[in-house]
Amino acid sequence: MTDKTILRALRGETLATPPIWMMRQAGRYLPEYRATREQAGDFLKLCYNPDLAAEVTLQPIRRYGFDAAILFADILLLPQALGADLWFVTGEGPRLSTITDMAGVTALRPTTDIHETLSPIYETVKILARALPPETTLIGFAGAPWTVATYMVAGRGTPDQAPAHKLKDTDRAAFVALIDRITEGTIEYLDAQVQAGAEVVKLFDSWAGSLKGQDFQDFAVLPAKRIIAELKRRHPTLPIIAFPREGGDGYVGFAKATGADCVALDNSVTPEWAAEHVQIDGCVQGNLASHHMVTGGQALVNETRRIVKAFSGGPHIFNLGHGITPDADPDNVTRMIEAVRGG
Ligand code: 1CP
Repeated sequence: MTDKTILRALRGETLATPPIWMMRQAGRYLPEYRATREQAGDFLKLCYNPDLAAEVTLQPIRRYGFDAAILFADILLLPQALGADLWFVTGEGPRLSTITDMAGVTALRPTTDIHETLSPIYETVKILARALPPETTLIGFAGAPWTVATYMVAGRGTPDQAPAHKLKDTDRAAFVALIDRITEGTIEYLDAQVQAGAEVVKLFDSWAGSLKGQDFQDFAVLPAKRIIAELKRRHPTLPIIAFPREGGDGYVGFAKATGADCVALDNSVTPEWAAEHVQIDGCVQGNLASHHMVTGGQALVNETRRIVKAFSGGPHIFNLGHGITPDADPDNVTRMIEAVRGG
């Protein structure tokens, strides 16, 4: 048995003080991150350089003493390993070659070949498993199939995921084949991260909120369920966090429907509602609005305390509702941590 606080919360224990980590805790709001990214050359070179990727993963642990470190990588590395072209346009974001039909899906590389591209990521995990303080939990991650598919179809981030919805509604067979390929790749990618030393894995479904009704069942719930079932077959004690962002009512019953040990909440739901409707099934993670890391002040402290209080009756991991933004003030993170730990 381990005493790591995040693992205790994920096993369903209610702790007097919730453990804390923060989405995008390694990132551009930190001067030391910007310096290391510059040293690497660019974002993708940083992801594929195990020593430097481990270094930026450790930076927020050293600065703040978070209870978990999240592997520094990106959800778009799996599409690249499956054969998509991937590059980042400075100031704009990721770009990928697009998949618009069955021929595009068929042309992807076999799942067994992904490790050729992704082996530096496993190397980063191995370095971290040795370098982290004994009380810090190491989280691996991947994108959930729907979110990854939205980028592979559109070739970029989109406000409404329209290209993926269009493929889903006009060429169902191609779309389902794409989801299946990503699902299989995600299982092998996360399995390899666990073998390298990741203690928890998280599935990021950042665009789950645009799936409605049966689509939410078919493309947010079912792929997560498949991935979780297979990972738990291979690693029975592995805790898994699922993040169906902006899932709304879809958060209710999500843990039971998918087998996830913890549901991460965005800040479109109140902590009081989520305590009543989601935390009744087990651990939840969240859900302070990221803008408080920019604006700070008493509102940050009050809202942090409100969230801690609302979730105090059950297992809870404190986090933001989405990633911290580059314009955040690093001192506000310190204030948030003080407020969570009783300040
Ligand atoms: O300029 C930079 O340095 C790049 C900014 C950046 C960073 C720091 C990107 C580009 N990715 C990352 C790291 C990252 N991405 C992590 C590392 C661990 C940590 O949290 O500290 C993780 C978990 C992700 C996951 C990720 N990448 C998601 C899911 C979570 C979320 O934020 O919703 C998504 C959607 C991506 C795609 C992506 N990568 C980067 C950007 C700017 C984007 C979004 C693009 C878009 O939708 O337009």
